[in-house]
Amino acid sequence: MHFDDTIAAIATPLGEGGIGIVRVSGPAAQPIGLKIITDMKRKPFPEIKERVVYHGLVYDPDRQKPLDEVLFFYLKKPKSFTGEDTLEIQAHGGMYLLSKILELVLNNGARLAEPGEFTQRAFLNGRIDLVQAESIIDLIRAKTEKAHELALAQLTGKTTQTLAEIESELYQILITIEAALDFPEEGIPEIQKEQLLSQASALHRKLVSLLEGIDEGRKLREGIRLVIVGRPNVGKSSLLNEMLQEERAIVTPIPGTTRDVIEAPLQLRGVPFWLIDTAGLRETEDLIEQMGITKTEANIAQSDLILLMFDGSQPLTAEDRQIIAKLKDRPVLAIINKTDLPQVVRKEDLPEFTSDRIIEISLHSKSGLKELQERIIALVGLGDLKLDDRPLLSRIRHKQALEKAVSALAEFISGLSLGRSEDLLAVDLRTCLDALGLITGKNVSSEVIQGIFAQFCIGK
Ligand SMILES: Nc1nc2c(ncn2[C@@H]2O[C@H](COP(=O)(O)OP(=O)(O)OP(=O)(O)O)[C@@H](O)[C@H]2O)c(=O)[nH]1
Ligand SMILES: [Mg+2]
Repeated sequence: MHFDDTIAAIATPLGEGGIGIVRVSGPAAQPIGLKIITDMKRKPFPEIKERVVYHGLVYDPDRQKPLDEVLFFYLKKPKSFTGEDTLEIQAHGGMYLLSKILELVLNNGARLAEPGEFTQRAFLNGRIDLVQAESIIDLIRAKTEKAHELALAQLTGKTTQTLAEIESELYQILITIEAALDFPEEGIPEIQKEQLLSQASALHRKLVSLLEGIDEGRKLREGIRLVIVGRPNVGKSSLLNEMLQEERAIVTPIPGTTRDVIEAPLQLRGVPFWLIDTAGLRETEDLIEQMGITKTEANIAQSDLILLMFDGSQPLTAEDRQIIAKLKDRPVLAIINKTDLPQVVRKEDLPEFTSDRIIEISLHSKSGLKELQERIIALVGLGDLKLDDRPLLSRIRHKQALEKAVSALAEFISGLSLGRSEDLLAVDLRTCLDALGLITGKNVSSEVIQGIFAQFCIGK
């Protein structure tokens, strides 16, 4: 794709910094540089060579005075991030200064870039695919080691390469099928059919394994949701505070203390988590508490693991039983708290939970807390996750498209073994390829593209 216009933006965060960068991409990049930057003697540069770092003055020709002393370089298309001519000006990092330089750039032939527009151009110019573009936002936003690893693995193209290989094999199969279409009386010879079947089945396995990895990818990107649930006063907020190592939630002996949902980020072994403290579940006339309970239920529905707490110093109540029943189909780790007090409830009283899913702790005497953390990591299955050895996708958008691709390929495989006609087989293959194109961006609507890039910051 070719763009006639030139875009520009400040690429560094607003605020003071050692340096700040104004980035320009498009055909006017070099002419703008020649117009607004002089050498240190205020003489125009005769030319700006690509890939050379220059030292000069950004000079306002109208006002006849320099704005700043800068370093800058020019990259010639297609060897730049956007695939276009690019000028990067490294000035001092002051807001007034940078906005003045940007204004000068805009007055000399560029327009202000939309959020994510540099990356969008990189995508539209075929420098990166959509998975890589999306991973750039993830890389910028990553707050933990594993989230960072995932984003980087996607950016450096592991997933892109795997998808491209799958696509190219699918195209080969499609070509064979379409060739057979030209000679309908002969059909596909038996030997070739066997070959195609095994090839397609191998591709199907690859797609299924990508699909299976998506949930892990999503968790690493967004954080694993741990929701603390239980009847009032069992120690939910105390657990939140302990895990965060700060007095985040109010703790009192009064049942019904927590009304609203409290959500806080947490990192365990480099994996991002969200820890969510909720209002104790019970029948209540109190309107505020009822609303809190409704919110608790919404959070239960979106949880990856529920930490279901009991007060070990009090007999189990009907409320406890109701909560257990309500959560019977959800992933739960049962926690019997307050073992520092004389114990009334023991693991045996809660036979609903297998031994790996129940644990005794005391938040007052701080016992069992290390084991609790180990259990959580084991149950969410992410402790030893190695990202570098396999491709991963991580978005709902990817999941929907992959599901479509997998089912179309399964159709193709069964059609081929049943001897269905070649034109129907070709349709299944195309459906599969189209669905993969939704992920890589080959076959995606401009609304989807705009939606993705609108999440970026300006200057990226
Ligand atoms: N003895 C003892 N008391 C505890 C322990 N953990 C919490 N508590 C006490 O239990 C009471 C309730 O604790 P919270 O953390 O507010 O309980 P909660 O489940 O958040 O209660 P609600 O917000 O009302 O649903 C407080 O007085 C805590 O100090 C523990 O391990 N041992
Ligand atoms: Mg509470």
